[in-house]
Amino acid sequence: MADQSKNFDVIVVGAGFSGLYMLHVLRQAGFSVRVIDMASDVGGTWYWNRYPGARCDVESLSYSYSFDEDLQQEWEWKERYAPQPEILDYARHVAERFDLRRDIQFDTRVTAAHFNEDTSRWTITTDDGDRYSAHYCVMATGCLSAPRRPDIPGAELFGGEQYHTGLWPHDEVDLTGKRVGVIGTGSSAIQSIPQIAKAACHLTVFQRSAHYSVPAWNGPLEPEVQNAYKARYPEYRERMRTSDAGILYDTHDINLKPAREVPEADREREFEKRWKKGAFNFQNTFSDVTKNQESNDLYVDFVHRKVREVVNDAKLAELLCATDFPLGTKRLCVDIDYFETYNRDDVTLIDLKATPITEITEDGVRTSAGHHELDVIVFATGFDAMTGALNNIDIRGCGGQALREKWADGPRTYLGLAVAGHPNLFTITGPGSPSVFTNMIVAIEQHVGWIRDCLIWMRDQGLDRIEASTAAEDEWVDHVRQLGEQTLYPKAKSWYMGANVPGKPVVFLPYIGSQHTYAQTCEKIAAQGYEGFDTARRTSDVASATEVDLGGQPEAVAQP
Ligand code: NA7
Repeated sequence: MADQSKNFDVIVVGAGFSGLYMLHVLRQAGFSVRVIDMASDVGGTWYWNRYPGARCDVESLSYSYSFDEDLQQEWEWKERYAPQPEILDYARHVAERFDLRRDIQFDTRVTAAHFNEDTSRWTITTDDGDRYSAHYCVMATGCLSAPRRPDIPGAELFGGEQYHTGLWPHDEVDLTGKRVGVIGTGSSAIQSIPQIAKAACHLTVFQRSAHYSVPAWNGPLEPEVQNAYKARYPEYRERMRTSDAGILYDTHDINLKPAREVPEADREREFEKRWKKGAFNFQNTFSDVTKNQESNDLYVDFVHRKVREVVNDAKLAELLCATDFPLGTKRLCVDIDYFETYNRDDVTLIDLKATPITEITEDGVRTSAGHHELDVIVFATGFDAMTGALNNIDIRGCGGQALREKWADGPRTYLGLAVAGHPNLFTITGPGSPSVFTNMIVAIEQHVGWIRDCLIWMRDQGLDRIEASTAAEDEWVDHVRQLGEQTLYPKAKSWYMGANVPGKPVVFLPYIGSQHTYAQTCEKIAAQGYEGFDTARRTSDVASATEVDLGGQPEAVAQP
């Protein structure tokens, strides 16, 4: 007998911003949906990344859903850049407001998803051994959701506390009076270091590469500013959707000139103006920051001067000046008092390029120059980005083909939305889509809308199966690669390139063309009857197999 409680039109993996919205729109469209998430609540990235100082680097009035006018008018943001607890409260509010939790299964990890060619359905297996059947499987697994810790000898010997910023405990972590070591100086470290320094009795930062960072100039969001913005939400949201990165910049601020062609005095004035606006405004001072090395060097020179102005110790300032990669080719960090923190007497910077970590001991970290006694180690060492969460699930398409094997030399997708040989599977903000180069919520809303429309179209056409063609996928993969190669991004050992994970293929992962161009491409493809996709009409045999008997033993589950 088919187990009715485990048969769905759609299984969505992940209850972050993409999974929540996917559930909402599919339910509205009359599909039966189950969302599965290993967390105990909604929020995705904002559920896990709760380290001190965690906050969004996109302004809160923009980093929010646009799909519901009452929601966007009624929710009150408190700060210019929302801290993690506020964003998590927002996700919870959305879940309650649209009654989403009743269709979400928490505390459950999806371990496998296998496609059955006879029934055109996916069998989804979870870590408690349950199996579900769904016509469509949507991976809403996030881009930065597989935290990684480097393999440092002796880590298991450490007698103190160890945390990863991306898996921060839900109970309060009390760092008061403790000697804390932070490994890493990317965005998570740069946000957490000033906060950890305030609590700890001593902070040691282990830096492999210095990163570029621009002040957030965060502050309370004044009611008049918020109200004025909300009054123009329809116009602003449209401008975000039709922009390059899903972010709203003042139109008069968009400078289309290449930095190297602007006279020095004008250039300096423009840099200073955007620096004072903070965050990504600075990266967009000129048009060619990630396209031309000479222009990039001018940005770098400006940022180095800012670091030297803030950091009192001249030698320390030089160590904090990023030099290993062009500005912007690793995500630009946005900080609150990061460089200022190094003026404290109780903060020490260790330059791992000069003195690498050799081991973790029972009571600290040893480098080639000596031992640092610690009570707490914080790994701010990043993620297996964009492909990690997908490859952690044993996804198998036609002929039992494992996605991990198909992607052994780098991910292959059509539009970052679909994978040849894996029918009826969709990836929200998957590799090959703009995702991390945009305001994620803009990218998510666009993908979710596209998938919903596609499933409705399939239902209306009486179609049963949709699959990216290999030719369309090959062409898209080439296109994504070529766009990446025209930039400075390949010069950095970044997570954009997969270069931060030893052994991971070094391939440009996101789509660097603009979000607007990308969305137009997706729309055109849909309007042309899903060009580049192969579809199959439901046969009577398949129609009778819309439900699958899920009894019996679960299949063997491959461990990630
Ligand atoms: P990132 O940006 O990947 O930063 C990770 C940091 O950890 C970075 O400074 C790395 O140095 C460092 N790292 C990684 N492995 C090691 C080892 N083995 N030894 C020393 N240092 C190491 O991750 P985040 O969590 O900060 O940010 C990820 C994204 O989340 C961010 O871009 C925002 O979009 C939000 P490296 O630079 O490789 O020399």
